[in-house]
Parts: sequence; C-alpha cells; structure tokens
Amino acid sequence: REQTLNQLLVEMDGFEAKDNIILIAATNRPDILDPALLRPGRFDRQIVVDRPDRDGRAQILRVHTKGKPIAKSIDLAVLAGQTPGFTGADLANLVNEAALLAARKGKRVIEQTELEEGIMRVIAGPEKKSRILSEKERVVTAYHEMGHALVGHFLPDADPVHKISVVSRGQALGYTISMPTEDKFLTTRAQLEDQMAMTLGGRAAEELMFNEITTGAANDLEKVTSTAKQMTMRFGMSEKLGPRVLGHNQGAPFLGRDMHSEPDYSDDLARTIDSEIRRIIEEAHQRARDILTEHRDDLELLSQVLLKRETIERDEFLGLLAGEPEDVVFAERDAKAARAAAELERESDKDTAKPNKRMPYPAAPEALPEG
Ligand code: NHX
Ligand code: ZN
Repeated sequence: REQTLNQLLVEMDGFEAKDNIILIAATNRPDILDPALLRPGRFDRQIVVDRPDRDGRAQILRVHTKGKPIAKSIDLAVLAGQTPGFTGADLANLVNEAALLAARKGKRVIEQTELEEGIMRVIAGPEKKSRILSEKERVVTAYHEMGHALVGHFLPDADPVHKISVVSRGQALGYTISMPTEDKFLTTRAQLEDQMAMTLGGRAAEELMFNEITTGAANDLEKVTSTAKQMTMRFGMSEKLGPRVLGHNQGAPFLGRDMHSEPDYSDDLARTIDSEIRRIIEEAHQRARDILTEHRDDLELLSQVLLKRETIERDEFLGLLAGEPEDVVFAERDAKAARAAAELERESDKDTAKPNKRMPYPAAPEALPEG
C-alpha cells in the first residue's frame, strides 16, 4: 500500500500545468487517506457523494430505466418519492428486480406492482414463502408487527406506517415499514424518541399479549441500543451529560481507525453513560407499553386481520383504525386481485397462441435468490 501511495505521488509530481491532465479518484475511506495525497497541487478538490435526494433519485431512475420497457403510467418522480434513503445502487437493483419479475410473468412492460415488489426486495429481501411457521409463531409475529405499527401510528414524531406484513422476507419473519414523508437531513430528539418507542413496540406487544418474550426482537433491540447510545455519546442529547461527545470515532463509527483505543472519559462518567442509555431505552419501552395497553382492542383486532390478510397497506391500516369493517377496507384490493387473475388467464391464452410476443430480454429466474 505504501508503494502504491509513493508511486502515485511521484507520478502526480510529474504533471505540468500545460499537460491538461485531471486525475480523479474515489474512496469510501476518506478518514485514512495519507495527508500527502491531499496537499495543494495533488488531489486538491473533494467532492462528497452523498445519498441522492428525491430529485437525484428521479434522475438516477431515469438512467437505469433507459432501454427498459416501463409502463407509460409510471411516474419516476413518484417512484423517487417512494424510495427515501435509497442509494444509486439500490435504485439500479430495484429496477433490475422489477424487470426480472415482469419478464418472468411474461409481461411486455414493467408496471407499478413489479416496481413495488422491487422496492420491497431492496428493503427486506425476497419473500420466503417456503419458510413455514407454526400457528403460534405466526400469531406472535402478527402481534409483534402490529405492536410496531400501532405505536408508530399513535406517536406524532414517528415516521408514518407504510406497510405491515407477516410474509417472511430475508432474515425477517415479518416486518413493518415506516417511511419519512420527505428527505430528512436533521432528526430531532423527539423523532428519535418516538422511533425508539416504535422499534420497541414489537417486543412490548409480545409482553402484553403473551406474558412471554422471544428471540425475534434481536434486531429491534440492536437498533434501539445504538440509537440510545448515539443520543448519549454523540448527539449530546442527555441532560445529565450535556452537549458533549464521549468516546472516539463518533463521526464515522464503521470507519474507525483505532477501534480499541482508550475511552476518553472517567470510570465514573462511564457509569453515568450506562445509566443514561438504560434510562432512554426504558422510557421508550414504557411509552410503547402504555400506547399498546391503551389501544389493546386495536392491537387484537388488527393483528387478527393481519394474520388473515398477511399484508396491510397504509390506507387499509388507517381504514381499520377508523373502524371501517374489514370487507369494506379490503374491497378494492379484492376486486383488483380478481381482475388481475382474470387478466392473467387471458394473457396466458394469448401467449400460447403467439409465443414470441414476450419481453425482448431474457428472464433469468434462476439468477434470483428466492427461498
Ligand atoms: C430466526 N428470524 O433467526 C428467524 C428466522 C419477532 C416475529 N430464527 O423485528 O424476524 O427471529 O418487526 C438483520 C435483519 C436476526 C438481522 C433482521 C437478525 C432478524 C423481525 C431475528 C420478527 N420485525 N427476527 C422484526 C424477526 C428472526 C433477526 C437479523 C434480523 C419476529 C423479527 C429475526
Ligand atoms: Zn420487530
């Protein structure tokens, strides 16, 4: 590595102003670059490539859908709005997944359903229909997910609930997706607190309904612990500790150079940090329990609907909470499913007559990791 660096510096020193050579390089470890590389006359401009914003995502989607048969009804700006936090690679991936799905179904164009499934695959991985849960596990999963959803719904500063599902995807037996309404650059303390309560809503629902807890909340607990730790040690959000940073590498936790360096605070402060992290998590946990206790009827009713329907979309969730009967809430989806089934029937008849009228590029279903 040293030799590469030295050779690079030597070569760069050979440039004359008249050579018209611009050298561009990229790294995802800016923290460990040798300072010699960044001196004037060497790499002297830095362009930070952040995650794209909504407009950036629309433009990236334009690039990745070029040459792919996208239905005319698809608005890439809307799709960009449905993918906050996605990177360019995520967007490329979602379009590719959607194209494969459309091809596999023998469709001529990629439609909204395929794009939505593409989004879900990027967020949570492909569906694992083959993972068969026991009835008890399905029930626990439904209550766990509905716990997240209800706590999120009743807290003003949590992101709105987008989709709730007990269909396995990737590592997860179920999931609740909440999404910010717009790109966020700053997060308030209230937002972090509500987000933590929502994340603990799954475990809290298990406690209230079954007086028993499971290993399933592991990932939720990791998220909550990390948030509470950052609030205390990085964002100065503990009144007891004040607006200060505690510990090293707070700027880039995963890029840290010296992972095992000494703490920069006393043993005494370490105890306070621990107790603050603990207090923040316990308060979020208690808030989740309070909300679910208050809305226990909703929890029971909606969890049963979730068990039956497997996935609940935002509008359906709001309808059910407003007291609309299940068959009314799902009328649109049921009608659409019936139409799609009829359509598929007709399409497959046509395809047998004219087998060449399929999508122009090869479907590669065997390339998809599907459980
Ligand atoms: C297992 N998975 O490992 C099974 C397959 C509480 C109903 N035996 O919190 O599925 O138990 O709201 C990355 C992402 C472990 C790493 C997810 C490591 C999940 C998901 C455990 C639902 N939904 N948990 C959830 C869940 C599990 C796990 C992970 C991870 C459950 C819960 C996983
Ligand atoms: Zn969970």
